[in-house]
Amino acid sequence: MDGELPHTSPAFTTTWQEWLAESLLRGVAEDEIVSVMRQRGFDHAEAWRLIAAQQKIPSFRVAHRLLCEHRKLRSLTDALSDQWSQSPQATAVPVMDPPDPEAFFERFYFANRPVVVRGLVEQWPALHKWSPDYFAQEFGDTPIEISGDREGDPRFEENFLAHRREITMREFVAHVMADEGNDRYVVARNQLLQRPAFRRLLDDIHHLPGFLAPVTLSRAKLWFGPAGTLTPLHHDDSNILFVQIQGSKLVRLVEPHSLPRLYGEQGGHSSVDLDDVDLTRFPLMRDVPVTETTVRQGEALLLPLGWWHWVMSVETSISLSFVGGFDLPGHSTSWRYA
Ligand SMILES: O=C(O)CCC(=O)C(=O)O
Repeated sequence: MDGELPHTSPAFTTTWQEWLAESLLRGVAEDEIVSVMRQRGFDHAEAWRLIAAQQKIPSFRVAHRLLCEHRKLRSLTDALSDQWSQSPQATAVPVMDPPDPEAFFERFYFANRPVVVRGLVEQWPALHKWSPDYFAQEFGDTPIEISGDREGDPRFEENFLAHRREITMREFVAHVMADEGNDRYVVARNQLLQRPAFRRLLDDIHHLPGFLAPVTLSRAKLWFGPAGTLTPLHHDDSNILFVQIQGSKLVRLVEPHSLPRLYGEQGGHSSVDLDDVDLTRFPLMRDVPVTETTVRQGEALLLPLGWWHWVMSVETSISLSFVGGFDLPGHSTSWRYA
């Protein structure tokens, strides 16, 4: 704080003005504020006068209103999160078998609840055709983009651009067959199915009437890698239908109201390692309810809007994500959070 004068109150500098505004907005009791100001040389009556004056400043009043609204929203999300933790669905993701589009939308999509759907894609040739061997045989010499050298960089997701590598499909398949781990992975952002050489793979996936709009199939995003690939805790901006073509994946899910306790970074990633939560660094994670499910070959998982997810492949795995583009009369909602 600025210098003190023995007989009169110190100057009410910008530093003091900010300190006072911030203390009031943070809910510090007024008599505590007065006590601090008196210790720093302010006259008792002057301190009270400055507090009253601060509370009349229009911009302060607006900030106070917005903060109250924020606190109210925060306590609502905490209450909803607490309520969710008591639901049986908080410990196990329900399974729908056989697929029922009406129930899918009513009970899960619009209710913002995850569900595993069995039997939805059983007619897809991809289920029986696609494998590392098939990819090597059909596209062996074709260069592909992968996400590489991930294990040396804890922030490999945020640094995605720095991890783009080009190798042939044959080289990548050899790695998938020989190694486990997270070092090399073909991820959605590598856009493999958007490359002309791979478009014909889309003939092996068929329209899912009542679930996805036809155009959505052409926007399929591929994930292909060995056992042990890891996609850290993050959220997307749309509902996603995640389909397991080969192998299986362990998926951990956290409902959206836990957002204030997930230590999110810009772009939708969490700083928390969900495999080994450090409660000293991330104490708010203590009571966050985490749901776990395994998605197996031929199953589809609805990743609802705003749900955080962490995904690890249990064995060699090929999956597809369909982002938005559900078969609805209205639009597919997306979340603009940036
Ligand atoms: O399969 C994975 O590794 C991640 C899938 C995912 O995060 C997604 O589809 O949004």
